Amino acid sequence: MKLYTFSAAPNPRRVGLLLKYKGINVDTQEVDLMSKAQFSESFCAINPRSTLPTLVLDDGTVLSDTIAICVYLDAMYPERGLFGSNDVERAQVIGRCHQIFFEGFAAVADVLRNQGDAFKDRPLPGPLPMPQIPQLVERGNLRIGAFVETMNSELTGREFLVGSSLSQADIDLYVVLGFCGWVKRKIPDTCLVLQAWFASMKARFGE
Ligand SMILES: N[C@@H](CCC(=O)N[C@@H](CS)C(=O)NCC(=O)O)C(=O)O
Repeated sequence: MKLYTFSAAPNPRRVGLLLKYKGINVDTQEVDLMSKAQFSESFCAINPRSTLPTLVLDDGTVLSDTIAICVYLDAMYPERGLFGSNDVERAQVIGRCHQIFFEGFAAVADVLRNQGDAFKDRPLPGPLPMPQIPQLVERGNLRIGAFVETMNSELTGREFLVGSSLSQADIDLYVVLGFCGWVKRKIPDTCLVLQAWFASMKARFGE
């Protein structure tokens, strides 16, 4: 199997931290998003959606959604499982990852990509040109504020988002909080629980 990634970008980082936590190495190729290598003919032939991460299995199956890649890798490498300890927790972890993607990642991406020239005509990932919508910057910032407050209250009294051990949901939340820095949003001082949780995740992963 082969992982196409761009380590610094948030969705690839969700997979990168899973691999790090499990201590596994997979054949990896960096696709430089800064030079728009995701639109190259060779990469579009692998994933026409032009997004990272992308995992190509030995039988040629292509997985191009981060959650699908994480679920697959966790099943292939079950040591240090990241999807709960029973069926209910597994469903909860997947639900949380979906929520964090929709409420967190998408909000930060709206702020980042709907202003300035870097993402002109590219407010959404993928090959289809789209207009930027400047109002989404304001709405995205409101969504980030609400998301961070919600995570702060939901982590109060808890070490992890689901169950009693680290899961992919914690990794995803940690990554999205780092992504907030890309749009100059810090965890506010009203969210002390989340600040402490973020610091403990940083100590755990060392990055
Ligand atoms: N549906 C994909 C989306 C992944 C995604 O948006 N990846 C970004 C990097 S964080 C990307 O590939 N962007 C390419 C672009 O902006 O053209 C997933 O869930 O993994």
